[in-house]
Amino acid sequence: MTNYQIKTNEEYQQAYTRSVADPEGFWADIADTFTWRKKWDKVLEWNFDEPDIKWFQGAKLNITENCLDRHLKTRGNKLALVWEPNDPKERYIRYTYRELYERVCQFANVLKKNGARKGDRICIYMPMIPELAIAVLACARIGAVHSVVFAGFSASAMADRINDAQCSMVLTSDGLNRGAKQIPVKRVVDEALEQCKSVQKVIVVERVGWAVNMVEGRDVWFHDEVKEVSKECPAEEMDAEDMLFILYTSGSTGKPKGVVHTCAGYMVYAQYSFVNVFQYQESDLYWCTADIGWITGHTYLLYGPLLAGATSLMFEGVPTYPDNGRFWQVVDKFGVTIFYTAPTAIRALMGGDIEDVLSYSLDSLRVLGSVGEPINEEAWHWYHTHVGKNRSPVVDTWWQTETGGIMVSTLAGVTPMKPSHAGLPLPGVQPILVDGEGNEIKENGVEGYLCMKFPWPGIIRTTYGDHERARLSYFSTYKGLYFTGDGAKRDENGLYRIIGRVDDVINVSGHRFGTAEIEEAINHNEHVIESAVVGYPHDVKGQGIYAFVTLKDKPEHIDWLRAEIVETVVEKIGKIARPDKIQIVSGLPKTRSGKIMRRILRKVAEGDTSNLGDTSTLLDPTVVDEIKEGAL
Ligand code: 6R9
Repeated sequence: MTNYQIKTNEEYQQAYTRSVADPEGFWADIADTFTWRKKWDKVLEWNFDEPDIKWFQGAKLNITENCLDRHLKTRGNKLALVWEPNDPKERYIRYTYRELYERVCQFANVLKKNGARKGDRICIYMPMIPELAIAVLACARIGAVHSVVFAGFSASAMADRINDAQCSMVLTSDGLNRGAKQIPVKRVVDEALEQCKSVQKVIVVERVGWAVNMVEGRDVWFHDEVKEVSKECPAEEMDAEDMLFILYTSGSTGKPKGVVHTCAGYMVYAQYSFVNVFQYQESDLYWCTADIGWITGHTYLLYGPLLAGATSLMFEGVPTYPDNGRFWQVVDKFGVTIFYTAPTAIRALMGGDIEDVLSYSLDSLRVLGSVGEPINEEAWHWYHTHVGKNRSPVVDTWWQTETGGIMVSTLAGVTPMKPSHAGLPLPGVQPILVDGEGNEIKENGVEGYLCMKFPWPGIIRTTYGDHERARLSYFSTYKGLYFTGDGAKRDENGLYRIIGRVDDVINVSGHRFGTAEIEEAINHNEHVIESAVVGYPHDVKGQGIYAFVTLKDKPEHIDWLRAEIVETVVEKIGKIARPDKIQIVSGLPKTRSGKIMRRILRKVAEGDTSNLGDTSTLLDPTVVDEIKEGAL
């Protein structure tokens, strides 16, 4: 099955060369190894101007037949999913491929019993419990489009996402455990649904055993429903380009956008990238620490590993509970061989006692991965030395919600690895750097805006309900190119180092937020006139959120007001978007045409006010001095 796994640098060169010279032949050979109800008529048709991108047109399939059914003969008794609870004293749960297949079929039957049909959008707002993984696959089984909303988002953020996709159903749980905290998830759903007309059914999974409010005719318990359904559920036949899922992510404008991925291309790219980047082997025990609420959880906790027939570990908790050794205790307990996490987690653990790492056996580890934001050299070396014992390669994987899978990364132990560098593009990926005018920068050793000049199977197809938005966001900045929003540098050997976002997106602990989105939330506070949000370097989070705010009235208690503004953001978006610093100012630095000069605010937030550059075009240059003096 994995005959396309690249094992040497020469094989990488060959695969890469072929993928550029003959992309259709290249991807057709890989796609041939999957299970199709009907094969494609045409491998690729594309046009970046519209954009209109179709992979494997005419093919019929169901991704869950590739994740589950096709493994039953050879891997029926192999573990598919291992679930480690938040509390280390609670027993873990494991499912073989046969058991997972049955659970998914049962859940799919529960969905059908409650009226779900092919093409319906279903919102999943669930903590990291096995039913979350099962629910996602159950949607795919019946051809419903899943829209997973991270269970840390607020009721208001969930409602926006439900309304945008017009979801007919919500799958959730009574509550959740996260470290020492418990959160009443169902109550958040109830609050969100006050604003959502489209939702007819809510299916609730029991996790914490709390009494919850059940709305007659709308809400049902999963454990009641599942009693009456069969363990077999034939998979719905899907077209290659039918929607598989929507996942909301932030861009530089206010409203999050629903990134749409389709069935066939996403599937092929998920497995291909998983097998090659991590150099997956049949006996591996693979652990991706991401939440399924983010793209990393979709592609590399769930779909990629299951497509490959791997054993995937899912963790309910956090790296610091009950102590800083939790990740390593879990690695030791299960003999994890491939470990994939985020720089923010590494930086959080780096600050702790090294004994937290050294007291566990990490001998089983073979490959380490990083994702979500640039990994600084200090964190890279700590990870490589203390976790990898200078033996396991670290793959720094660069990609995005919109790319579906990993785009630029070292293939573990196969292609060149360099600290803080993602490395070379995967076969099939054609990155280019352009200058501000969109001219290609051909030489190495330079920086530019990172774009793609050719489609890969996992590329975003549209933004849900608003195709023009997809065109404007990704395909209009530079003609004929997909623009990533990131700046990058290519070294002398062609290895890429990602510098970070060049648009108004900030990356907090690997989570993306548009500055406009946070500003909009802050402006909801009744005392606020306007606000400007910028990112600044933060030791653990990568970037922190710094807000400059102007007020309608002079408050008596500044700290109290700050707390209130933070509350407003928590209510509108969620705790993860909480501003770290709020500076009250009498005015924002604006140009004569009314544009906020963020460049100046960024400098102030970074603590570098020595050279603010040209401020002569400002309407009122005196506000700058005030802002400088009041910097936090
Ligand atoms: C997978 C994921 C995408 C943005 C992306 C970039 C940043 C992700 C990175 C990285 C440097 C890496 N990013 N991986 N930056 N090195 N290895 O994180 O998707 O949540 O959509 O974020 O994250 O800025 O544009 P998503």
